[in-house]
Amino acid sequence: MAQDMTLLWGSGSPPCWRVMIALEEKNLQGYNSKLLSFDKMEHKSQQVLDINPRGQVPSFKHGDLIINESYAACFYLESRFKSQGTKLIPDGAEEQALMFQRTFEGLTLYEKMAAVIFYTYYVPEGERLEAALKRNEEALVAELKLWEGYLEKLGSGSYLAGKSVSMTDVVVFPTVATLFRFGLSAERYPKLGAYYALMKERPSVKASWPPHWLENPKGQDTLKDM
Ligand SMILES: N[C@@H](CCC(=O)N[C@@H](CS)C(=O)NCC(=O)O)C(=O)O
Repeated sequence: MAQDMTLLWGSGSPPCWRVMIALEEKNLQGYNSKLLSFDKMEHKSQQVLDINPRGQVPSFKHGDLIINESYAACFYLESRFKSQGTKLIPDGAEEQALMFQRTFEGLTLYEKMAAVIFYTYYVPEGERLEAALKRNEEALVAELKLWEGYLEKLGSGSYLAGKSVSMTDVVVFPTVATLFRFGLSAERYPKLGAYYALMKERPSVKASWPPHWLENPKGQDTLKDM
């Protein structure tokens, strides 16, 4: 069924990883998967531009349908394959409200993380300011404390929006994994650390683990003092 799906992706890209986890959770293995190299600028190739005029990955196609925003692709897959694989949108109003809330808050977490770990990538050398980076770091710490508190409130063994895996985990876990890849301390953030350990064992996550992380398991220590 997934043979009519194509995903162009880059290793370690949280937006790409979201879609890969969603595909796994919905039992849509066997899609056409093309790993592109950021170093070789393959995300700016015509093949990507034909699907995504921004020249970004993920670039996802299902038949003639193009869905190139990661959140959109994940929601599309859930809605199109509702009764297949893991149910990612709970039925109850309360559970749904929390799931939607945390799912979209995940974008803020990603933004705040990116403003720190990709600071030198985003900001040209002559425009960098120590004070600006410090402000971004403080904003990230405040954000991390929120998520640590959410998990604490839900109790041990919980997922990000409750006792079951949901869309929130599909889209936010890649950000959490990236935080730890960049040196976040599980001692300082024990709830996030436990959540990371729990999700790491999920078959969908294992099957989609970034290949260059497998090749080189040691990440950076950018966030070790946060
Ligand atoms: N909002 C998009 C963001 C996609 C995105 O930022 N992709 C990055 C990789 S993580 C990319 O392709 N960057 C290359 C570029 O922007 O030129 C989504 O969630 O799908």
